Amino acid sequence: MNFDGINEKTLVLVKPDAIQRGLIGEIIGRFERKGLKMIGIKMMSLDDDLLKNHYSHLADKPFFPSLSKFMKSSPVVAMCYEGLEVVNAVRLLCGITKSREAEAGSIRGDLAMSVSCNVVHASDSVENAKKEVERFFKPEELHDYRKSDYEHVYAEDEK
Ligand code: IDP
Ligand code: MG
Repeated sequence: MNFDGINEKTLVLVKPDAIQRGLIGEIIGRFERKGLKMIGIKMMSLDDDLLKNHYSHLADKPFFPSLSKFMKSSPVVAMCYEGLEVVNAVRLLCGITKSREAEAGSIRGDLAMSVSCNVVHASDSVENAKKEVERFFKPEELHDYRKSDYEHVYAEDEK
């Protein structure tokens, strides 16, 4: 069965607080253990233009300048993951925005206390994920390869 949903993509950013706290490996490990397929990864420094687009829904908020400053305080690690309903699965793994109320077991719930310094970004819808992956990655930075553990990660009728 050829189920196109398995190619759904989402953007994850490891934010500057996680970079400073040495949590890159811990965070990537959680996506690996979940069974997600990483198809792109790079460290990058964000600029004002990119941040204005990325956080356009927050541009009018009073905290936008400090959010922007925070996101430029160190490089971030940008990653693209692929999988079945991966946008929703990654949002659930990350937990809600306010980390100190995020569900225990989620990345924010386990690793953070703050609203703004909440260790990760994850795309919030399939539509936004498409735009965000294109914003952060050139086509040649995304890799198409066979992941052998898909045999065990998904059932026959899911792949
Ligand atoms: P999300 O990251 O859970 O999708 P959004 O509402 O899209 O949450 O906000 C983007 C980011 O902006 C948050 O992850 C957080 O870093 C920051 N942010 C959101 N709301 C606030 C706030 O009320 N105060 C400070 N920072 C905020
Ligand atoms: Mg968001």
